[in-house]
Amino acid sequence: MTDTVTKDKAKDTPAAETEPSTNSQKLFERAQKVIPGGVNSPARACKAVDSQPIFMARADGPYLYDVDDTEYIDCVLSWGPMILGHCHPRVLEAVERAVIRGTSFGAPCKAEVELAELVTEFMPSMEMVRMVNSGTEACMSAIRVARAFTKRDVIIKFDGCYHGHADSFLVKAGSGMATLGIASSPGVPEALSKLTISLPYNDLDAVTKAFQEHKDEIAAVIVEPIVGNSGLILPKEGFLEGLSELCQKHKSLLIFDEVMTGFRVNKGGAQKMFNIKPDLTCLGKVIGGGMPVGAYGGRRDIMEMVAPQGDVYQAGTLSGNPVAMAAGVAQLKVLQNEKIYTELQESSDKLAQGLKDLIKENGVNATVSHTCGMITVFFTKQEVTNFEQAQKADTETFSKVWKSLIKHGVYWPPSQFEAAFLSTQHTKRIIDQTIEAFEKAFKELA
Ligand code: HOZ
Repeated sequence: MTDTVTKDKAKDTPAAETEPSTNSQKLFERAQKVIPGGVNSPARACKAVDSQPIFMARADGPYLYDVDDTEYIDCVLSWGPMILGHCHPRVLEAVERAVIRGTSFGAPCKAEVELAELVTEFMPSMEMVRMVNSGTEACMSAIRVARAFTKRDVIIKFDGCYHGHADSFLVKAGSGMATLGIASSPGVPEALSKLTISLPYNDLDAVTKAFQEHKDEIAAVIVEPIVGNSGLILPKEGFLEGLSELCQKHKSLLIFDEVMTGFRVNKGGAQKMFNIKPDLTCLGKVIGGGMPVGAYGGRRDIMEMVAPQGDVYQAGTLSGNPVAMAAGVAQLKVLQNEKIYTELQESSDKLAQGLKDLIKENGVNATVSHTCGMITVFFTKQEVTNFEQAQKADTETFSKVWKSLIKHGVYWPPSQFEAAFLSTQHTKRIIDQTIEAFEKAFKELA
C-alpha cells in the first residue's frame, strides 16, 4: 500500500478544466463523451466527494488496483457481492469450468436448480425462488407478485431505503439518489408514485397509522431489514417484529429486501439474525459471486402465481445464466461453513472498535454503525436510526476523509449514504491498515 499516484487524484477538479494526467482521468474524459456522466451507475461517479471516478483494472483478495496501478484496500467490494474477497479460487474455478461450456443457453441448466436449492436451504422462508439478473429486477418483480396476490396496489417503503430503480421505488430513496440529493426522479409517472407510501424507518407508529388510513389497500411493506443504502442503519428492537405483526393483521405481505444483507450478515441473512419470516425476500449481490444475479422468492402459495405456473408475468433472456449460476453456487457452497460469519463478525467488530477509539482520540464528530461485514462512519455525533438523521451528517467532512483514505490506499464508498463492506480476506493486518489510514485521515482534518 503506497501513497503514490492518487495524491494528485485526491485534488481532482472537473476534467474539462485540467489536462488529464492519470489513466483514470484519461478514461473518464473518453467515458463522458459516450456514457452519461461517464459511469454506468451514479454512486460510483465520486461526484458526492467532489472527485472523479477511479477506473479499476484488476482485483485480488482484499485489494483493488486502478488503471494507474495504485493498490487499494477495497471496502466497497463491488457494493457487497465479494464477501469472499476478489478472485476466490473456488469461484474462479467454477466460472472457468462453466464458461468453456458456453456463456448462455436461454434454456434451463443444472446450476440454476443447484443455486435455487442452496437459497432455499440457507433461507427456509424462501420455499420457491425465481432467478433474475439484479436486485432491481428482484424487487420490481416481488411487488408485482405481492400486488397480484393481495389484489391491492399500495406499497409501503421507508425513507432512505433503496430497492433498485424501478419506478415504484424512486420515492425518498437512498443510495445514489441520496448521494446526489435527487428527491424524486423525473420520468416516474405521478400516478405510480402515489401508490408508494414512504415512511420513516424504525417508526412503527407511522406504519400503524398508514395501515389505518389505507385500510385494505396495502399490498406489501418492503424494507431493508438492516438499511445499507442510507449508510448502515440498524433496526430498533421490535421494529421488524412490529412490521410482521401489522402485515399479518392487515393481510398484507412483508417483503425483506436482503439484496445487501442476504448471505452477508449471517448465512440466513437478516431474517435469521432477527428471527422473522418474511412472506417474500429479494436477493442480489452475494448470491451471484460477483456475476449479475438477483432472485426473489418466498411462500410457495405466493410464488406459484409466477408464470408459467401462474399468470404473473416476469421473464429474462439471461435469467439463470449458466456462468452466473456457477459463480453463485460456488460462493454459497463456501459460505456453508458458518465459521466464516464468526470471523467476519470479529473483523467487523475490530474495525468498528478501532474507528470508535480514533473518533474519541481525535475529537471527530462521528458515530460508527456496523454489523457483520458492513460498516458506516456517520459524520454526526447523534446516533443514526433513520434517514433524516443520516442526512444531518456532515458530508463535507465525509468528503475530506474519503479523499485522505484514497491517498492512503483505502477505497471506501464515495458516499456518506452507502455502507462499506468487508470480506473474509480482510484479515487482522488489513483491518489494522484500514484503521491506520483512518487515523491519518482524521489527523489531516485538523
Ligand atoms: N446501488 C448500488 C449501491 N447501493 C450500486 C452503486 C454503483 O455501482 O454505483
